[in-house]
Amino acid sequence: MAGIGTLRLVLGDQLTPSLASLRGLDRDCDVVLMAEVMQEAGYVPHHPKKIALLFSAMRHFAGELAGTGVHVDYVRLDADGNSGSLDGELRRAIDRHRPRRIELTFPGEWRVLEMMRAWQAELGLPVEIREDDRFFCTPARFRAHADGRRQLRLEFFYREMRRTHGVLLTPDGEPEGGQWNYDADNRKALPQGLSPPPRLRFLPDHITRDVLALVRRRFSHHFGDLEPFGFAVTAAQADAVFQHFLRHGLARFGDYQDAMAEGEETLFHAVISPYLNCGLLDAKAVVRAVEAEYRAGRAPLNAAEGFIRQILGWREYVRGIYWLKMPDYARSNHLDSHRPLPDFYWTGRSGMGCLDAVIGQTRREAYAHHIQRLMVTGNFALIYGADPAAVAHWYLAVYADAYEWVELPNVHGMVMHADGGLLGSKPYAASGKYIDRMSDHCRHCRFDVTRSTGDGACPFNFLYWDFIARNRGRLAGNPRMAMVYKTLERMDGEKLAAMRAEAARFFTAQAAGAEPVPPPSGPPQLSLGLEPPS
Ligand code: FAD
Ligand code: DLZ
Repeated sequence: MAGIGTLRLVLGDQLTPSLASLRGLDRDCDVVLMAEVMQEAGYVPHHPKKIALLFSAMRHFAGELAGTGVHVDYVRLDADGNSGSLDGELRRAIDRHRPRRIELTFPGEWRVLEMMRAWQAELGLPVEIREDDRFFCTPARFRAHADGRRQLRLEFFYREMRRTHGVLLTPDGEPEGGQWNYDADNRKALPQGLSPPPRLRFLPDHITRDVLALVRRRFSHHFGDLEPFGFAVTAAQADAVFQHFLRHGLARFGDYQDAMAEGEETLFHAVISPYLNCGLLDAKAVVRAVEAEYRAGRAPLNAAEGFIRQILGWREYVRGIYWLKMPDYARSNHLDSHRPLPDFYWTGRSGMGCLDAVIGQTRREAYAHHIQRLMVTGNFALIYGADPAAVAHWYLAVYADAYEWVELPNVHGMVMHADGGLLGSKPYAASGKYIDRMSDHCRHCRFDVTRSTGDGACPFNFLYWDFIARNRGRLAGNPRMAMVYKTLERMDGEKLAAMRAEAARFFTAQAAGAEPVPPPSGPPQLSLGLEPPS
């Protein structure tokens, strides 16, 4: 019996009708393969909301493709004979359909690319890996950008992207407003009385309800609350989330981009990364739409530029670094940090108001905005000296938008300085003072942000100075750290010794699995209703 023409694989983060591997599809003789597999759902303990989002979005996408007459071979997680891996499912599909060739789209992980290359070598039929042109910059283009540069910096790459793609430029090719970057205007705390827009959520339909039942059955031991579930699961819903942001969030995005506030989980952020990263939203269309809002006078330049920089700049830059430096990047550990990640990352019981708020929110929503990830959970892991691989494992597991190409450079480069300054020029280490300035967490915390030693001292304070002192040899020569090291030189020796002793006690208590510091007298800790890790 004759086989089919082309077998076209679509992965869970490739849910885009114009995907490279779907181009040229012949409805009469091609088959699209999609598979829910345990290996992808379990190689880190993904948040149940992320698994539900992906499985439901995959099922909706498959249904939409099939509705246009495409033959979709969809393998559900609990289907008879499901081998549990993408490799196994591709090989089973080849047995079922006996295709003449295979079409793939470049994946989002080194691990999966290696698998695809093995298929090219082993399957005995033509296997093409097509460029993923949903991004602005190809890995080859990024390599050309990096070649010959002593240092990589977001700013130069971002300007190149603006010029190449003609974004926010005057007719003369100059940056709109005369500056490339308005970051200095984007550091306000949330003022009293300003209410961010509510988040747009969706009621689960019958497809999502089936998936929720499956995820409840198979993944309830993973960190994270499955319900209430309100994520978008179709391109139309994801677009509604983005339109909601354009209408209610964008104008203030710039001003309050770095703010944090107790009980305010999304502020003026777009909450679109889960959809951009799985293909329900198109990054190029998003950038064009935000530029149009600026040109129509509905969004100020600092907001539009700040937002576009995140997508055309950071998102592309971290992907470029990932493909430039993998697989070694995942093993980088420039600061020689080896402490296990404290258990409270999984329980939310650190006793520190900011950490427990962000971890509690992460558990409920599988979402935290950038400054929460960078300056609370990230900053703490950095100054505590956690093992970068353990930190990366946590971030990959707990967020709905996490895929290694974007998560790893943010963790190893931006947060942990494990790449020695390849991605960013200095570590984002900060004491409690920064968190106090940008949020109201300290007002709700039982630790005292003004204290660095003794009863009730904020751990961010003594851990910060311990971090600075213990990394003197590696960081003091960095011009961007000069001020900090000048302050350290001038610091009273006894004060520094007391803070370092406090840090040493903290490390010992953590290693013993105890609460970080003896709880100061004060009101009892709020219960977050969190359970210990499984
Ligand atoms: P907004 O603040 O509204 O920004 C708009 C978009 O810009 C985002 O949707 C995202 O696509 C992009 N963006 C913003 N900052 C970054 C960045 N640093 N890197 C890449 N894209 C960016 N983002 C992910 O998409 N997946 C991850 O796994 C991820 N892990 C992170 C881990 C750490 C330690 C840190 C510090 C940041 C991480 N980020 C990650 C970046 C950023 O925190 C999220 O993209 C953002 O919080 C998503 O929320 P939003 O859609 O509301 O973003
Ligand atoms: C994240 C994820 C999950 C949870 N499950 C699946 C799956 O069952 N099938 C699938 O094709 N993709 C899944 N994904 C996304 C993949 O992990 C992702 O494609 C790779 O990590 C490459 O980015």
